[in-house]
Amino acid sequence: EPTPRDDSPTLELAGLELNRRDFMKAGAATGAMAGLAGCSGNILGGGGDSTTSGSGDSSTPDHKVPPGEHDEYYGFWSGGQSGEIRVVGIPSMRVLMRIPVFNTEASRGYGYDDETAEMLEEAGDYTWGDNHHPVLSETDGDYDGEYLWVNDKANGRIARVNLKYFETDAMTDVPNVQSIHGCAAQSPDTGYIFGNGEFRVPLPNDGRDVNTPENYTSLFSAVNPQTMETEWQVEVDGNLDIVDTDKDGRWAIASSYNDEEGVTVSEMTKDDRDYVKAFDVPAIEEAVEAGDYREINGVPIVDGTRDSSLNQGDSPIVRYIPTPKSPHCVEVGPNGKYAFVAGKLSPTVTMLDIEALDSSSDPDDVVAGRPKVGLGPLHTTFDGNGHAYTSLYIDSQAAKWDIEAAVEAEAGSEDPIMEKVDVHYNPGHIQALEAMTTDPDGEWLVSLNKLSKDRFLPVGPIHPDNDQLIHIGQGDTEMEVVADHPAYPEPHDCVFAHKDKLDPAATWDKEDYADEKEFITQDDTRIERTGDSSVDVKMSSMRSEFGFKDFTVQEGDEVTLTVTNIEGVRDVIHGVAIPEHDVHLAIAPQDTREATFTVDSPGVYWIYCTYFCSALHLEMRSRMIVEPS
Ligand code: CUK
Ligand code: CUA
Repeated sequence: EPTPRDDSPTLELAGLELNRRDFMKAGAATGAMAGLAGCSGNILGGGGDSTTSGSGDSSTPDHKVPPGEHDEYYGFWSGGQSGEIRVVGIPSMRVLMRIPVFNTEASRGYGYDDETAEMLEEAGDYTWGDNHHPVLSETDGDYDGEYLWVNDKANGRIARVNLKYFETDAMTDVPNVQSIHGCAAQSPDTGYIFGNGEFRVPLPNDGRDVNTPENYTSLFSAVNPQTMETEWQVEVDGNLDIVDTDKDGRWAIASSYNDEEGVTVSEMTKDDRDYVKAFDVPAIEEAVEAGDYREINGVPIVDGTRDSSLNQGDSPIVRYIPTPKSPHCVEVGPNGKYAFVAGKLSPTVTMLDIEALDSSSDPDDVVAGRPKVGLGPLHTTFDGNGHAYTSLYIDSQAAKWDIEAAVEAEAGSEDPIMEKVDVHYNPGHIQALEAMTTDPDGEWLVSLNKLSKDRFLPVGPIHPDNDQLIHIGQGDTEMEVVADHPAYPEPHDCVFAHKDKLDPAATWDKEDYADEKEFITQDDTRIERTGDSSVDVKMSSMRSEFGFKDFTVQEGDEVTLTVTNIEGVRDVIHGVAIPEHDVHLAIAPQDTREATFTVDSPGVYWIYCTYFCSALHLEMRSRMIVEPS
């Protein structure tokens, strides 16, 4: 029987007792719920009418990049439910490339050639994903330009993008979790990728415990960045949400909600607090080493719940630090001193003193500050000069504040707030240049706004988001919104790296795939029957011809087509399309791709090149002849 939805979260939250001095939920609860339900704006007079927007300061550098010139930074945008990563130049905000990850994408042949199709199939064979948090590989606390990882909230996966080729090269369906939300790379060296299993499910989720939600579990996972195997998991109380790591490789700090372990909104919001989980990574490794775990689906699972024996005594493996109810994000600041937990329902940011975690989880020791930043704080970013910038979902603003002043100030004080700027509208993540490193660059900040409302020409009822570029300088200047950019649904987060930290290939290095695929020159072009009804077709491609002007196969054959692009120069890509067979390969210079398909209908099929590669591009064709059996 379906469960009727009879709870009324807005009313229940509005009726909460509002007497906890340091948990500033007063007023925010009703506004937050209304705002989260999509009607942002003036419920509490917080519609963003109180502060400056755009100073027109003449010191603002130009964000427009002239024709032929390059941007200074790479931005990597999560693509949300599109499943892709987008590469965006900063400051121009030009979309440079889209990298398919959990989706298939014909223009890059992704999900069409055998290798990528198999990777997607082995990782669950889903056709889409919901990626939120792109993270970059680090060496010695700085981006090394090698890899990017990103979560799939929809199917509990983590994928890796190889930044030599800007291509997804590995993917794992993390065992025992249904949804991975938070995703973080260990710093200063990427020894693990951490993923937060958000939804609580039975363990294992095989039909047991379906009607006893109190037995469901949320897991924190540590994935090996090279092998992409899940090395261990930690079971905790409540739902894990977002995660970041400290700068010393010891702590992974996760926000969390639903400590009540309820299944409806009203059940999830009964209490007045939730608990950040700080995972002591070396202590967890020791527990695994000592055999203190149970193994499910091949993964050691360590018990990090409150009552676990591993959490008693002076050095629990997971610290539970109380925060106001239902916080959103955790971000660790550039000097690694504080973790910033944005209140969402509370108009505050809770700052945790990371060093203090070593000896205590008592909020009196660990909470270093709690400035009141405004309504609906979701995410915080940094300029490296002592300032934090927090997105305010309900107020539709970015609030800039002084970190050390917030430590000095009383909890709930607005004194540390330096400036607010209106954004349009309802920001989620906010990111400044290289803000997640130990040495942020300041200058530009991007606010990923969920709603564009009337900012663009109307395009029907599904609107683009609005990514806004904001000049922040080194924190010594007024914030100025300088550009709007419509974004296809739905970016959640982004990460920036200076262009000098990456070294993308202009053409393929065939040595990189020599173990898996044969490089087919014109001379190597051939057709080989490998069985009664299987045949290999191997051919080269160049401007403006394929290695075969035609080839013949038999009805019912399974054809494995291998095509190499033998061009040596950049930009000359060849595509291989076979009409009525759902085949498309995109082959960059020196690359080789394979597609396996069955030919069921006798006839003539014109194979053609899909990339406009030369003046004779239209003539670049071959004929596949399928003879009746
Ligand atoms: S995110 Cu995943 S719900 Cu705020 Cu980091 Cu959008
Ligand atoms: Cu090759 Cu068009």
